[in-house]
Amino acid sequence: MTFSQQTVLITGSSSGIGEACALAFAGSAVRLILAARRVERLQQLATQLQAKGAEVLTLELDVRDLAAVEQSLGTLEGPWAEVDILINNAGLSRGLEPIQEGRYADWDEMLDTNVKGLLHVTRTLAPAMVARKRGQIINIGSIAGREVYPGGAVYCASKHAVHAITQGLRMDLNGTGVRVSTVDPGLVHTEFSQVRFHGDHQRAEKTYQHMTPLSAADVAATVVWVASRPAHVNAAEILLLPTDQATCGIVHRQPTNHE
Ligand code: NDP
Ligand code: 8X3
Repeated sequence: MTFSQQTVLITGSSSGIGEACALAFAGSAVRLILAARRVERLQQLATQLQAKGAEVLTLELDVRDLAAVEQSLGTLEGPWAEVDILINNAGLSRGLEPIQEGRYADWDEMLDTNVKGLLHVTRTLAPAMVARKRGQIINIGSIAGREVYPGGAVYCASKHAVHAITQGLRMDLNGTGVRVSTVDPGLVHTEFSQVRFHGDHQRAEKTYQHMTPLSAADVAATVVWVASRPAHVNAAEILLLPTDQATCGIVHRQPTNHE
């Protein structure tokens, strides 16, 4: 499949799954819009992608800021304005405390980014897809949108909301030609846990200890597969787990002699 004439917009493409999606799509010589807050990282990635033949536009964007989303995405010009594939990936977790010890700032950040940020971007870009009678919105949900685990109530609530929004959006867009999907990964080794634990690298690495997590590239390959189905096929929901993981809490961990 080639995406050569298509414009793909990826939120949260400065690291992890978003960055891997950009690299995976660039192999098919696509027009890519990279959006995130750390614009210097986006610029480094853009250089790599351009070497693969992709046309790249970088946008410094905080998806929580509705005015900024409308300004940057609502005023794109020419072929950049015709976003064919939107990957709603920007998201994060903060903290693992029980609710009775939780921090309001962490809750605001998760809900504002994972839920309202996704809505801001979708609301801004979906009307043009509807007008063109084609397009695809791929949300990065999570196993945490299907289960809940201790200390994860608010993050899980945000991803349950993504699941509900995905389903509702699919209903609202039914008949317009616009496809809506969710790819819901289990444990993926990215900067996710470092962000969750506010930079505590040792604690973050324990999340993936003695097991083999998914890589960001594993998730990206699935996103590209979803995007490359024929127009009449919608791969609506995919739960993508590491083989070592059965549920949020059931993870097979096997220390080696060296660890
Ligand atoms: P990373 O921390 O590596 O990447 C998160 C990305 O989101 C970064 O590019 C970050 O960019 C961006 N981001 C965060 N807040 C904002 C914001 N306000 N505005 C714009 N961009 C933002 O983690 P992952 O790659 O793992 O996470 C990507 C998605 O995958 C998230 O939605 C996460 O919930 C989901 N997920 C992750 C799993 C995992 O185990 N890692 C499993 C299941 C789902 P910047 O800081 O530059 O703005
Ligand atoms: C990230 C996966 O299990 O850490 O969405 O919540 S988990």
